Amino acid sequence: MNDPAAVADRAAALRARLEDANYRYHVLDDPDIADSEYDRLMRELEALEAAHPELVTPDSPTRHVGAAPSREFAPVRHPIPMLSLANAFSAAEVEDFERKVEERLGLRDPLFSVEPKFDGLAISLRYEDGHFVQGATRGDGERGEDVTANLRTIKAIPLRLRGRGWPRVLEVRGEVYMPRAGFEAWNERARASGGTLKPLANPRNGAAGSLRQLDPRVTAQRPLAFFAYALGEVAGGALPRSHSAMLRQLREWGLPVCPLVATAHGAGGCLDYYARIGAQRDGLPFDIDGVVYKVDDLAAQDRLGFVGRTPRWAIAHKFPAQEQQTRVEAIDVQIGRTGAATPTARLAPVQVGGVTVTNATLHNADQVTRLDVRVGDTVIVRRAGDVIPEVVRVVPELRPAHTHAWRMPSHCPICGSAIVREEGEAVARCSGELVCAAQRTQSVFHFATRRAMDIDGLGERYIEDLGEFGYVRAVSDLYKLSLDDLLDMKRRADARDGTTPETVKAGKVATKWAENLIEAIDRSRRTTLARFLYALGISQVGEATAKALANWFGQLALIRHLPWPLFKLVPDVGSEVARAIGAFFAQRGNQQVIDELLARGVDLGDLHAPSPKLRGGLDLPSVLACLEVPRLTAVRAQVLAAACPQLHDLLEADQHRLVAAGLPVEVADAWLAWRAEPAHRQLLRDAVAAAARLQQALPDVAAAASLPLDGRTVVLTGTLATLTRDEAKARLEALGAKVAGSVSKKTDFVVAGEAAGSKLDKARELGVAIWDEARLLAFLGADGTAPSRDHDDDQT
Ligand code: 9MJ
Repeated sequence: MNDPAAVADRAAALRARLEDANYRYHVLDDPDIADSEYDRLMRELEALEAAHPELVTPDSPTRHVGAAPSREFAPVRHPIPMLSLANAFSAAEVEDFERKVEERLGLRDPLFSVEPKFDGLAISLRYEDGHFVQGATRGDGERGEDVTANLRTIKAIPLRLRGRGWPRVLEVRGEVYMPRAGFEAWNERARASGGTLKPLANPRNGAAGSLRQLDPRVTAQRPLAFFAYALGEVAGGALPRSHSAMLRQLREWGLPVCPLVATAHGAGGCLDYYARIGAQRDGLPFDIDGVVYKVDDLAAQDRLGFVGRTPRWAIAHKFPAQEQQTRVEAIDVQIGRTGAATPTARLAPVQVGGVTVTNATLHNADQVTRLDVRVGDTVIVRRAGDVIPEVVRVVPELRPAHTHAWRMPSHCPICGSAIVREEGEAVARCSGELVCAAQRTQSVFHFATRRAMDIDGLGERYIEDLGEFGYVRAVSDLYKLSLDDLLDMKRRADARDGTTPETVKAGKVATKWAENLIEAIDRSRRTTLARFLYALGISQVGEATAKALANWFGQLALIRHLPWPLFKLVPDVGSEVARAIGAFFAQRGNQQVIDELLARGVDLGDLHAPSPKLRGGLDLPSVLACLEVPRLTAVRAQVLAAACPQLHDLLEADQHRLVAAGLPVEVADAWLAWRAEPAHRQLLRDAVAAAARLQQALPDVAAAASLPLDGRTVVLTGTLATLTRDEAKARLEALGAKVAGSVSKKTDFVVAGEAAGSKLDKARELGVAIWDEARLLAFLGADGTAPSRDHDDDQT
């Protein structure tokens, strides 16, 4: 695109599209494009702006990035002071507040705007002529600090207002907060970083700390969001006459307003709201510490006025605290189903957020060291959402004399195997794997749960017995259990427990139980890809992630061979989760268990082509960008890909060539340093190959007619040396073939591996073309030319 007018038009169109996408995502909570498409458009705009700096506008969506660091925050005087709210801790106090409002206004059951009370950092955003010009913290209410550069990195804060009709000056007040998911993901990353990143104590500290960073590039990395709930100075324009209408207006102008905001009549309505939001509190995507009631009529607010800086027209009704103080009675190690050894604090029972807490996770040995938690310490525990309670910090003043630092035990408390910690890993693991009952029992138990493979009647006790007597060492062994095995196991368990079943009736009961279980196991064979992935018990893969993987990739054969960076193509799968999935499939033992499960008849009935939405992430620049090479930003990945369009170039190009192509020297050097690692070279090869495989597997309406094996039926028989049957099937299907189970006249060709049997005979008998493995590989490698139907006569 060389025509300047066309370039400017394209930049404007991209800006409008991206602004709209931000609005739909952050304000309407109704995104209309995939993350990968958003990223692609953003990259295109970044590239356009890099090539044509004269086109950059100060409020372009690309400007939500960190500016250069500053030395300090300038003070900002708030033209209208930022208020603080009085608190109520009981229904009586809320009724008292309402009664006073009624008396002063001389009316009954006033209408209140009722809002969650967000647990973040209050800020003020100043818009002039619709442009975001300044943002400040609350400070002491009169004066705050200028954190404009940091606020500009928050995508939920519009850099310019939407629509029309805004006042010339509009100050919007609200809360910057860190969503729980972002907080959890950040801490997961920090814990895995082995000390480079510091975990955040809670989302509120996360939000406050992030905004107080002098380097906005650091803030830009933090997952922050914003809700508007009040106004400051307004000049040169009119606004609605009630608080609730004003919030609706802000929303139309592109400012996020919490969807839980509502209106209610009188103290009764307010208390109902309190109960309703309280019941939802644990499941909300952000932390709240109460609700706020505000007289809705703005004229009435004026009449009520203030006591000091606290308005008489509003009150915050607080929830029970989510942080409490208690004493550590012991520190134990729990072994999870992946062998992870998690230090756990046993606590003197304490009520946190309405629940009695007796255990809190300490996550890993580094965390215990960092917090320096010791037996006997008084600690702050926190319980938020459905997250496991955790120890936030020690209260050092209350440490008794003669305590000692905690150390990870050297041996597993369950099986006695050594606990080992791999270099660079945050997590220590029991090395017992299959001999460790904790790991085996829990992985089989998880596998059988209702939302996983749904094997009814397989309780934890039976799983332990099946393990103890050697019938089940891995989940795949469930599918080779016979009725006799189960009855045998039962007899041995009864003998062990001294409960010899003497009556015929007991025998019958046991038989019935065994028959039912065998039937349940058999029924569980027919499942779905999402359940199967969830059932495998991959660390960090819950149901939602398993479903997302299944939806986006469609096929186990693709998923089980993807290098980790490509898992990030799935929205909400970040680096840590992607690495965990990659690590699971990189384990030969896990692949073997999967092979066994498939061989023993587990049937993933719902396989389908990968989502076409993946397409945007499969081009070479995107693949390079997802490898997490230091300094290789999305824009630079484009330059690198343009300089090195082939894998060979990427692996071989020297600094001179990269710099000549426009890559800054330090970026070129960073690439060369990364590439020098053999493991990275392999990752690059794998990622490029996998992206190509995915690309081929995508359903492509236009290209479908021209797939090389379109309309061809292929049968696989015997064992191939280099491909599993699933892989061969997926790759043939990706080229358009239908892979059938039996040979007929309609079969176009048979691929025969080692020890091929009756299907090969049948093919010979019918005169169907036969390929050996070498021919298949040559074809898959070239994958361009379809075999001609007529000249397939080179039989083995
Ligand atoms: C919080 N923190 O969620 C106010 N707040 O309004 C809500 N704070 C507020 N409103 C006026 N929802 C002053 C403070």
